[in-house]
Amino acid sequence: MKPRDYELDAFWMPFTANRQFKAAPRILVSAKDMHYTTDDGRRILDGSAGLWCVNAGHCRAPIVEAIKRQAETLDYSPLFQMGHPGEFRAAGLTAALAPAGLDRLFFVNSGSEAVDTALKIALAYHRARGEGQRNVLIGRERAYHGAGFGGISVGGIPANRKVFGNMLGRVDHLPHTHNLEQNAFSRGQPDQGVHLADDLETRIIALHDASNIAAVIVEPVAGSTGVLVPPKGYLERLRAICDKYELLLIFDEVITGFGRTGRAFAAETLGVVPDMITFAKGITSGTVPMGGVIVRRDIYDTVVNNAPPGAVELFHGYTYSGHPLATAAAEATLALYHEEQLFDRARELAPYFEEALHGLKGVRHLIDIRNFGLMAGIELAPAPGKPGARGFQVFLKCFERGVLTRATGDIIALSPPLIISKQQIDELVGILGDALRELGHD
Ligand code: PXG
Repeated sequence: MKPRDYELDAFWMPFTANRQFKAAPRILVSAKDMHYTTDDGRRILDGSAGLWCVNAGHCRAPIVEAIKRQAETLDYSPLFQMGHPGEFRAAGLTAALAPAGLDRLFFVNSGSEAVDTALKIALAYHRARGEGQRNVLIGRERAYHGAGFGGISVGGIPANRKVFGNMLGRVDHLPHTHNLEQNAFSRGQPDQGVHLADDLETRIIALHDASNIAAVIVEPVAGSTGVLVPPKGYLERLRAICDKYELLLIFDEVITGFGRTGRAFAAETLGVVPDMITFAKGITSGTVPMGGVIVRRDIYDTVVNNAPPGAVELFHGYTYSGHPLATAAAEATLALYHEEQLFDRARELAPYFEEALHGLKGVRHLIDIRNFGLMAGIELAPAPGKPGARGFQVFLKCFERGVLTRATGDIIALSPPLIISKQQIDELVGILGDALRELGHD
């Protein structure tokens, strides 16, 4: 290994145990297709698509070329009261992948911004139609909607909230749907739990009154908290209750978008159409930060047409909303998904992935394996008094053996790039199995 020409101290690493990491760093220096290379020259099979984003695989030539070309042609264009072709083209291409009726796009730079944007659009929409009192926002336990104040407010991860005091005031949460007693080792959608959607009507609407509620936001498949697949009928029931009371339903598809579930969006895979979709990550296959919100056309029309002529209709946006490098990356990424039929590939590989993973059943400490499309959660019983320790140990063992996974507490999450081969699925699951079997007895 070449000696490092940099120090580790200055950089405060995100969502990382800084002291532990800096004592034993894991540094990636390059990547190609399904693999990373570490600073000591080891090849690492990417079992997590980076952080659930590199759906087309790493450093793909058409995307790299498009970014280079764009950087040479138009590096930046002011995005308020001005436009550039890429943002309109990227919006049209993304809209074409969305469920019918959702065809208005707002661009941002991350999933967190996408969530904040969607929540603000929901509030603006109700106000524009004369129901400005509808400002309660409903999230769900065990949800991750990013790190902004909007996202942590509707989010349901205690560690992400408890330190930060004030959040959005008028928020409530649905119960999560994770149920190991009844649903452990389900393949695809679990059978039990549709009734959990009723909580929206019987508790939340009963308490706040529907006339005060703006929107419900859920991940169709919860990613960060360990791949929680919605019970059969659950999202349909949420949709029906939202319709009955005119609540907007927002699907946060930051992870599930762009082929992860075998179709462009989980809305399509699961057959439930929300009013807005938030996305990020896979839109550029992780190459340039980008996110956005796909909005039902009449929501856009309501907000825009209710403003006086010549007025800015939505007082929201970012310096980099629709940045030329991001839109160039998006255009090239969407073209590559299409050309290589990667969403179909994910759908076709999903049964193989499922079969391989469920072959791990019976390994000590393993209490659940669940999967949907090309995402999976492998849950371990926590070591007594040491929650998260086993998960982290498995993550480290996999990395030592040449596979990148993602540990969230005692759950190992897998979400490989959609270009993975069957042989690489075998390798991924084989190494994960070895790492699991190596766990100590404590
Ligand atoms: N919504 C969802 C559903 C997400 O998964 C965000 C919003 C926020 O996106 P940004 O781009 O602001 O990070 C996310 C992000 C993990 C992990 O392994 C998950 C995310 C990010 C980093 C790590 O659990 N999801």
